[in-house]
Amino acid sequence: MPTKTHNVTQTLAQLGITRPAQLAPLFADLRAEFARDAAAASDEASWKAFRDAWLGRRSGVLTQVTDNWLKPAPPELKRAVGQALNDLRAHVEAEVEARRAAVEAAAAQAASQREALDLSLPGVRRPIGTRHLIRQTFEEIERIFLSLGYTVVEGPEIETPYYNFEALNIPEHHPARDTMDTFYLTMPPGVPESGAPPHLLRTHTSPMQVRTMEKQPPPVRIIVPGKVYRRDNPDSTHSFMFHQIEGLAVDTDITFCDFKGTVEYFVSQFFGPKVKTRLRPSYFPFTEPSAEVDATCHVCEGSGCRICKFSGWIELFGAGMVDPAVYDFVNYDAKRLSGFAFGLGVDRFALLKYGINDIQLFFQNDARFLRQFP
Ligand code: FA5
Repeated sequence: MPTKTHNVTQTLAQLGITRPAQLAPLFADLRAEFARDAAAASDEASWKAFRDAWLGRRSGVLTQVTDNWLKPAPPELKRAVGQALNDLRAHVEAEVEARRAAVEAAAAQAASQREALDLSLPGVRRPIGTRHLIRQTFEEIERIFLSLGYTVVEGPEIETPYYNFEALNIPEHHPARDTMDTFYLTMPPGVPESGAPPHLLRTHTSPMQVRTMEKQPPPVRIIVPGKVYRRDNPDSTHSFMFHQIEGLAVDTDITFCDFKGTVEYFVSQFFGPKVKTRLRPSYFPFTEPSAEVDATCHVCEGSGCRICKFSGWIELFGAGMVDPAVYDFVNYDAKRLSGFAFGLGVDRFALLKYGINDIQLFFQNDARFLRQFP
């Protein structure tokens, strides 16, 4: 708080001032006192007290000088007192403002120092995730087919019975539908499709054969990675949601040899050059002839072990030459065109390649399992 050594409550007469020459030391003392007060105003609160002590309307020093020195001054002093008071007021006002700026700047600097980031502190370590083994397996398979000139296409997981079954030559009531029972979706009343045949979660990626051929003229060389769904009870090799990659090649001169050569190349790239393949007759309504692709067991190299149930062979995937009936659904010329298709379970491929004994591990998200496949 400002301290007053001058008694500004007294009149000049009471102070014994009668001549103008006596005023200069009087005002000089006042300025010196003001300078001490200004120096002590170091924060916002003390600055406010300082301002009020000198400029306060009712009892500030300048008001008191006006009331007690100027107003009752005799005529011979009045002019000189008025002049000195004006000078003092200009000085006080300028200095009070200057102190305000200085106090604010000091406060801002203190705050910025308080809030400054300490960049030397170690940050919070966040563990870096990795791609899931299923995603890695997808990418391995895709890479092999991309190198053969195939392109990757994706399709809807919610399908119509037409694309999932009918256009693949699986009419209603065909027994092949029983092996692929799935989840049906009833459309809520009011949406445009309600009342139409129910949609379903696709049971395989094969509907994309039809959708792709509908959209583009031959030649076609595609693979289709994606999720599929079946009403299968979960066990160590079955899940109700799993992953497939479909393959389709259609052109004017594709033969069974191309089919076999492609399958052999793919399997040896994925499982290693020592693995051999064989084709076993099979049945799919949308391929003719159809085959199951087996590979020699990559663990025992064909001599027989627990993994291959001592047969030396492991069943890998279903495939075959595209049935001409499918071409009719997409307006392809069945007489001119030929091709092959295959569909493999990505999860089972990952089980085989990485020696995993339970498909459920892929879906449980146990970090101890996932960390083993960085
Ligand atoms: C099909 O899905 C055919 N669309 C494959 C095909 C495509 C044949 C093109 C001919 C031409 P399949 O029902 O066999 O075929 O299933 C293919 C693979 O999916 C199986 O070999 C198996 O690896 C995997 N699979 C089938 N059901 C399950 C399941 N519940 N859980 C995990 N994988 C499964």
